[in-house]
Amino acid sequence: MQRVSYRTCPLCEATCGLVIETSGREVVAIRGDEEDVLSGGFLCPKAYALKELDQDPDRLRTPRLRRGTTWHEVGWDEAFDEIARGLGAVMTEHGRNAVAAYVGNPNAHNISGLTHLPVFLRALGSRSVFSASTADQMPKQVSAGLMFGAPLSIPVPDLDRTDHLLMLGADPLASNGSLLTAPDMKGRLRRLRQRRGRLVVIDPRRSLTALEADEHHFIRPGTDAHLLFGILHTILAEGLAKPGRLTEHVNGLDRVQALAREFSPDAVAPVCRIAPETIRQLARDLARAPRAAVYGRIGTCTQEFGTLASWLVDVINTVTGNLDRVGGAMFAKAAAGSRNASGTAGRGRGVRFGRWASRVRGLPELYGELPVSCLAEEIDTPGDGRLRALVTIAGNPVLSAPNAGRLDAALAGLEFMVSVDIYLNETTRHANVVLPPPSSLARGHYDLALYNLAVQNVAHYSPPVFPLAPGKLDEWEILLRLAGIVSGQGPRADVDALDDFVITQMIERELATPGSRLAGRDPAEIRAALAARRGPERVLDLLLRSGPYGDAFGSQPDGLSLAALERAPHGLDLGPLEPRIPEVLRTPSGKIELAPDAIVEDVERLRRSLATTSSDLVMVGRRHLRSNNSWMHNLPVLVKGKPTCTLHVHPNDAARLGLRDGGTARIASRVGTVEAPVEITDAIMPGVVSLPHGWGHDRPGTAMAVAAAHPGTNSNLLADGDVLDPLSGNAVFNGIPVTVAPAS
Ligand SMILES: Nc1nc2c(c(=O)[nH]1)N[C@H]1C(S)=C(S)[C@@H](COP(=O)(O)OP(=O)(O)OC[C@H]3O[C@@H](n4cnc5c(=O)[nH]c(N)nc54)[C@H](O)[C@@H]3O)O[C@H]1N2
Ligand SMILES: Nc1nc2c(c(=O)[nH]1)N[C@H]1C(S)=C(S)[C@@H](COP(=O)(O)OP(=O)(O)OC[C@H]3O[C@@H](n4cnc5c(=O)[nH]c(N)nc54)[C@H](O)[C@@H]3O)O[C@H]1N2
Ligand code: SF4
Ligand SMILES: [Mo]
Repeated sequence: MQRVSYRTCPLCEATCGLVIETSGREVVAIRGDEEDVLSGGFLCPKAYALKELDQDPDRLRTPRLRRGTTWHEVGWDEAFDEIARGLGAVMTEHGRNAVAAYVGNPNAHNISGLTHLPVFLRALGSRSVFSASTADQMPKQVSAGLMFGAPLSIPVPDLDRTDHLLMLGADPLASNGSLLTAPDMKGRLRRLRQRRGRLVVIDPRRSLTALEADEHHFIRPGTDAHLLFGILHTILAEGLAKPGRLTEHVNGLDRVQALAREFSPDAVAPVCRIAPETIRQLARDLARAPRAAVYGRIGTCTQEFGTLASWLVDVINTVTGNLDRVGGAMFAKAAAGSRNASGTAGRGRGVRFGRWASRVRGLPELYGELPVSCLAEEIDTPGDGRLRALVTIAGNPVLSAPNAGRLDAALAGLEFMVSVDIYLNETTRHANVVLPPPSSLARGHYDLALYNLAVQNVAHYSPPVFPLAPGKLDEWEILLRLAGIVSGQGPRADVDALDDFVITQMIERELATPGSRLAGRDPAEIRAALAARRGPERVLDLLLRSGPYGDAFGSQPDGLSLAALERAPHGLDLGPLEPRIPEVLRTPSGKIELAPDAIVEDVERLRRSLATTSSDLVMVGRRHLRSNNSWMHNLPVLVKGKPTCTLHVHPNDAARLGLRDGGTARIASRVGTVEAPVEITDAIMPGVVSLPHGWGHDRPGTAMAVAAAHPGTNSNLLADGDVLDPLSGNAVFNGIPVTVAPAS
């Protein structure tokens, strides 16, 4: 029987609405949902890959247990028994901190990852938690936390209403946007230009997005903080600052003024390789536009000055008066689970870092985790407190983390490893047990994280397209069984009882939160109102109903609930972004902290770097529309055609280095050497080469036949885990010094 389902795509941050036609258990067709409240019919080629992903014969369907180098398909009980033995032994002998967890990117697109993964992590009670965040956006979360009081209080450019967008280190025409949920970036940027707005792109590559821009400037990798300070300096020096209504909500403007003094366009130009006059013009154009926004993304984060660059983006948005104004950089108001929309409005506890430190390098904890750059050394450095076991949940750090070679070897030396994952890949091949969640089409979907970053306030729940097949465990059930094991309840813990405990605790926490819309209510009444649901859906219903648009369990009868979302298969439009300062703030002062101490102290490091202008060849990454980090290379529709894992080299560099187009280059950094095919292009700045990440599917012991036939090169064998952005502990992938020569 043919059926039609409406479904938010879980693959990237754009959250496109899809129409999925099915016949029995088969996907027949996938197209964009023209009625979707946010995407209006847009989709990208990856959406079609959902069908291949669902049907991929290599996608694991049953638990796997490894004995030596042989994998055995086993039942769930046997798998959990083995885990209870393995993790139990490590915890008994070495304590909880000897068990690490690594949380990968797909958790941000999976409701279980946001509702039930935290339950597992709390039950584990280990300080050794790592995630892809410290290879990605941690610098922005640190700067946002310090400035605005919550890690997801990240302003997004008000794309549909701005007159001027200065974009650094992002290529949304390839990535479809990041920390910026806005499907159809191309359409939105074209409309910006049609209404005479201006798009300015700063990128060491002439990216797809740069090709759409009015203006593009190459920048020496890793120097965005220099450029942004040069822009800020000009704005202040030329009297272009006009914070307006924000003035009374800001602390530290004078400190910022003092800091900017040294970073004149003339001082920063030799470092970032953008002419002083150009920097002045960038500043004037931005400051004079009626409504403008600065937006920086991964290129500005995964570099040595990531937190400073992330901070300066919002400092400039503030001093130009564009923060929190229509057409500027605004805060979304998510319908569920947002820290900046719960509790007391306008004030909070702020954020605190460094509650513990990593054993080997003493790197500070951030938001409960440690930098992924130090995962390998925490495993392979002998001594007390060494990591002995690891649980990965939707992560592939052997391809995505820096110094990947060392990590790969370290994982082989663990006493025990568990992976919750859908593939036997470069990372999970080291596991003793792999627990596969079902196809993403067999679970409900709601973007708890990404709606904090959307250009329009929306709420969209998609029910499962397919029912969960008998004998399968949903991802949240797997996570609760693991929580049962690490909390001492053994391998057969009662999932429903644990889930009841989870919701009871959440209700109690909500009722105890000052400013809660449920204050004074009877917990039993709330529990009863949620009783028909379980798992993530029950948590979501609680979050929606107690959230800023919620029905507050009856006191706002026309407010949101999961039932209301179920009646709206194309999503609900909750309106355009609206100014939220001061209500959005959760700093102890109730102000925007424009000059937090930790950041001010780090400016000294930036100042020192003004004296060093290197001419080393450096490497950056890039993204391709038909790829997604490391894990979609087993889908034929995405890997067919010309290989995309090539080294981009400027013609001048190619001539100097003796490289020819289509030849093979040998690329060496301090930590590794790899080979990759050369693609000569003047779309890259001289002195810079680019190699994408997520490739390197040539490791033995994996089971991804299509990927193995299109292996590509693991660029993270070159990334140096010793080089970090110190404030955020974030990995540095941009500006890696390399030498390149023809492979003999
Ligand atoms: N197709 C596709 N889409 C994806 C992904 C994918 O792998 N493929 N991954 C998803 C994920 S996890 C994320 S986090 C997002 C990321 O989304 P984006 O941030 O848009 O990522 P990229 O497309 O890599 O664009 C980064 C740009 O920064 C440039 N750059 C490198 N170094 C520097 C620098 O020092 N300064 C400046 N100014 N620019 C620099 C690069 O040349 C590149 O063009 O994409 C998501 N979407
Ligand atoms: N050099 C360089 N390195 C980078 C980057 C870069 O730009 N350059 N970008 C960084 C960024 S932005 C990110 S986000 C990280 C990503 O780093 P990771 O999150 O470690 O890597 P992914 O490639 O996203 O791997 C996702 C894993 O989840 C599994 N998976 C997919 N769907 C599901 C699911 O529904 N459930 C479960 N349990 N598992 C699932 C896949 O099989 C795969 O093993 O990489 C970082 N690494
Ligand atoms: S842009 Fe992202 S969300 Fe939209 S269809 Fe493509 S992968 Fe899915
Ligand atoms: Mo990412």
